[in-house]
Amino acid sequence: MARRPRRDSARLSQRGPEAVNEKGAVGRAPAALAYHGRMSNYLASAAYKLAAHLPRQLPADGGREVAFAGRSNAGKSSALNAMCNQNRLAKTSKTPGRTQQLVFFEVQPERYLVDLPGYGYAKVPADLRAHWQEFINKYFQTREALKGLVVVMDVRHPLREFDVSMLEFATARELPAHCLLTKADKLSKGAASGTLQKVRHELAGRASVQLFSSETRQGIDEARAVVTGWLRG
Ligand SMILES: Nc1nc2c(ncn2[C@@H]2O[C@H](COP(=O)(O)OP(=O)(O)OP(=O)(O)O)[C@@H](O)[C@H]2O)c(=O)[nH]1
Ligand SMILES: [Mg+2]
Repeated sequence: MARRPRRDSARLSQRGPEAVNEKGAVGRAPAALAYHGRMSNYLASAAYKLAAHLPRQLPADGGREVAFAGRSNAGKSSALNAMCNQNRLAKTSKTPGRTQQLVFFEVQPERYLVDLPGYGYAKVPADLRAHWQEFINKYFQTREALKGLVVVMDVRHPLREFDVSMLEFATARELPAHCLLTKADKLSKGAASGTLQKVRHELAGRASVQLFSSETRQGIDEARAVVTGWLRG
């Protein structure tokens, strides 16, 4: 194939991402393809907005948001990152108690994902734990923008006391809830699907549930579809 004149290729690269078409010619990626690539994951544009320690630090209560709740170390921040296809959006850690505020990620203007501090971590000082509890309770009771709750549970320890309370709370507020049984990579396929059936049975239609793994990316499309649907309304 004849080389393109330098002038031409320089101009092409200034105009944006280049692609090779079926005939091997260098050119711009078709606009529709680039558009589809961005749109196929609505959550990919998520960016850190703010971390709230006090109710007055919350964004204005006018949009739509989805909160990720779960025991400390269950994998909430990792799930959020996997769904947004970003490695370092939410801070994750081997040490429980990593997320210490209500952290808001903006997907679109007034469309947020909210990473919550984990519950049940004994080493968090009692006064801080009491503060979170009060703040989170108030947030759940009063926040109009809250349109859906994701309850993240380690597949090896599902439906612990706090998880059940969160789900009861969602039912009482008529808030849709979706459970991620995460770290599914830690169990055999048979054991994981056994747990899924059991949890589904216990939930008895009060919330939807799926297997998930941030490590192997199992269940990511399914989880994204639920969250995207809630955010878009
Ligand atoms: N194998 C495996 N490990 C995971 C998975 N999800 C999270 N982890 C690990 O579990 C640990 C805790 O993950 P985080 O996402 O920080 O958990 P968290 O629920 O946000 O924790 P807090 O912020 O402390 O409440 C980290 O070491 C992660 O790498 C998963 O699907 N599979
Ligand atoms: Mg976290």
